[in-house]
Amino acid sequence: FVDNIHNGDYKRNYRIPVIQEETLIFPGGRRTQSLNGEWNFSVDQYDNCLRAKWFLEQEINDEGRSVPLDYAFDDWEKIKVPGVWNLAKPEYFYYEGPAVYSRRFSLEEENKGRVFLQFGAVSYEARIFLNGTFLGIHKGGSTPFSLEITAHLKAENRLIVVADNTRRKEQIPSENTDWFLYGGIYRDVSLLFVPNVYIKNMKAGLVNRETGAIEVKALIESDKKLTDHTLTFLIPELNIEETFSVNEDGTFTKVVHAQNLSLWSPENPKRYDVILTLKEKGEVKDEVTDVIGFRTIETRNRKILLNGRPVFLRGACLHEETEDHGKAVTKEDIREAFQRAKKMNCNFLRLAHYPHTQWVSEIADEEGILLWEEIPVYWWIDFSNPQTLSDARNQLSELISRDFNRASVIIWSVGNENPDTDDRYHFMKYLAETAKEKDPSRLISAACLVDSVNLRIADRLESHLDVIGFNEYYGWYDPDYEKLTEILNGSKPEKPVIISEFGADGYRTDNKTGKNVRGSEQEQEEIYKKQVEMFGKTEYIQGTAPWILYDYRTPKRLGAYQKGYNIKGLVTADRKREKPAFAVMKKFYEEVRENEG
Ligand code: GCB
Repeated sequence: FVDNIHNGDYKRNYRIPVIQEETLIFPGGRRTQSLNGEWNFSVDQYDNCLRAKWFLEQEINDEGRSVPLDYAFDDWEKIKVPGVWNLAKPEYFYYEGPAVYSRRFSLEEENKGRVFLQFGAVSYEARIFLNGTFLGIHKGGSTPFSLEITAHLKAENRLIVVADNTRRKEQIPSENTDWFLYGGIYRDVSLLFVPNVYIKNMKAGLVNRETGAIEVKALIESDKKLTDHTLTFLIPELNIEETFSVNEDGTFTKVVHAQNLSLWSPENPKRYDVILTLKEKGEVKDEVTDVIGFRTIETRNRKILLNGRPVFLRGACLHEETEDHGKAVTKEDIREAFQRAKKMNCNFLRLAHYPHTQWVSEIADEEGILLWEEIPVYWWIDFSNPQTLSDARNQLSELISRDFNRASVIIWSVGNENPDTDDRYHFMKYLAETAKEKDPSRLISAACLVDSVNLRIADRLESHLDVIGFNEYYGWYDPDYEKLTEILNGSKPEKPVIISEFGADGYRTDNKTGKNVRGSEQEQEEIYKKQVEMFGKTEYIQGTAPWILYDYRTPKRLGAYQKGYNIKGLVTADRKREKPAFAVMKKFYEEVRENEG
């Protein structure tokens, strides 16, 4: 086995094609076939599937040698997709590395067009094999991807995914994080069927509140010139039905005008059915649908304006995790988190520190929660590595592409607490510019660190952001509150500021003295009281997001007190008990809301 034993660079065969944002297909209204369910599974710490080419399923390999039946995939144990392997068996809990997923499938219906394979997310690298052929690799553990499989389909198919969540220096995030990097195919997998000429994407958003102007963009993919094709844009409830011709190259940008549009907001999360139909000489060829809310978001001086009116973001930070499901959260888990946030009088959530499932923004649209979405450019990243930058750009692009039509999403964040170096500045400036270029309709931010020498809110990146996110832990990591007073009073930001993190550990204290011992829930409560008092006095602060709604798992904190958890939650990890600081936030937000009238 040359490749298996002698070849140190066995991965060279599995490096390209790289699956990127360009191949994403708009999913709404499509015919799909779910590939969720029981898959065969094995951890593969030494990458034998790739080295020994198990995916070929050869009994006699190319060198004429007999291959042990390691690849007898159907006899392997079963695992649930979507799901994280860490919770499937105790011995997989801390497993980090490659693992092999395999399943068979056949098409449920006859197909005449093109077929794509679509993944909600796989952590972190996913190598895809269909019927013995390597089809591509996707990098990035929390964004969707799709790839065409039309030419490789048979009556009976074998699909293999090698999912590898190894932490690597050059990845995003890099090796060091403060959350649990679960492994596996942890979001939906499906086949997506489209006709030969099809609508690849559709974006619609309100561009002018006064005139009700809605801009619609679409891209039609076709192997021929589009001379006889038209697109009909329909919002039945608004009596909008307009037909336009498509440019020969498949691009399409048009503005339609809505009268009596009911604007989306947390108080009125109104959404409309939207339909885009592709016709050739009047005959329907393809159709996509979505449910979209229309609103505007902008800044003026130090205010954030939603539909032209100042809004204070009453938020909380949220990780994508529950004790039972890990990262593979369910819709019920999401609704439960929203209910808890609403109970705290929130209108906003910061989705830390990576793209959460698309269900979050869909449900937020429905329930009226504003969102900050982020890519995991977290702490130190290999900022001088062009490949890392290109991967970060791709994660950002996939996220924007996926959630462009979600009214709830108001902020794209390009990172969190990154050391202020020249390399970091150029890296993140480029990402901020990319986000603006791909989506001029939303605000760009990043969670920045304070200038701790001069005690000022000052980050070189600020000039490329619409809203300054600022993380601070005065009272906790730095016990000196005077510094926070100095920072908040001494800074003169020209833009709105969101306190994108603050907080303190809060583990239950059974100590009889009743004193605020370090790390107790009582101390946490005191810190929160002092923090919100400062925020209330600072005119340019336009939102706050305490760290964090729920306690959560992190292999970074395995000591005696934290026991594998970050315990800064306002609610315990089992989601059952609110700590005293929860009531402090609830009261603060109630007051903010009353002051807003
Ligand atoms: C931070 C990070 C967050 C950590 C938190 C903490 O500043 O942004 O990811 O988990 O502090 O608890 O230290």
